[in-house]
Amino acid sequence: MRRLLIILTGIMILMGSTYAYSFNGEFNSSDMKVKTSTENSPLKVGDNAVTIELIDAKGATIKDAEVSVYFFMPSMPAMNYEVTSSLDGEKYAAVIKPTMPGKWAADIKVKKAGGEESKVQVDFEAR
Ligand SMILES: [Cu+2]
Repeated sequence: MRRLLIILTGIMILMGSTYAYSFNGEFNSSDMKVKTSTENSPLKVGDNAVTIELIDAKGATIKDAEVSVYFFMPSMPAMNYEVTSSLDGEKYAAVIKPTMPGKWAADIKVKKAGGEESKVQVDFEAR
């Protein structure tokens, strides 16, 4: 599945049309909305503080999940990292640190209090 996503991402990059450069976005998971946000747009090489907000089907913020971010370069699979987050008010805060400029992707992994896991993928560029 990941291989297929990487191939599809690669095709999108080659087409050069639909690639999103910003980490900021809004994504739908099976039963929630995931909002990613950062002041660095695009992300820079080095530390980037980002926040992740989880909103359930009723519009309520989910604050008892475990959220981690696995980020990697699709063209260099060995370049991959995983960071955890901590709840800061209504949102989960994490620091993403791309180690070189280029195209990256991040899997936002969510483990709900009940144990249910889901993820969304964010494509972004670091400069
Ligand atoms: Cu790389």
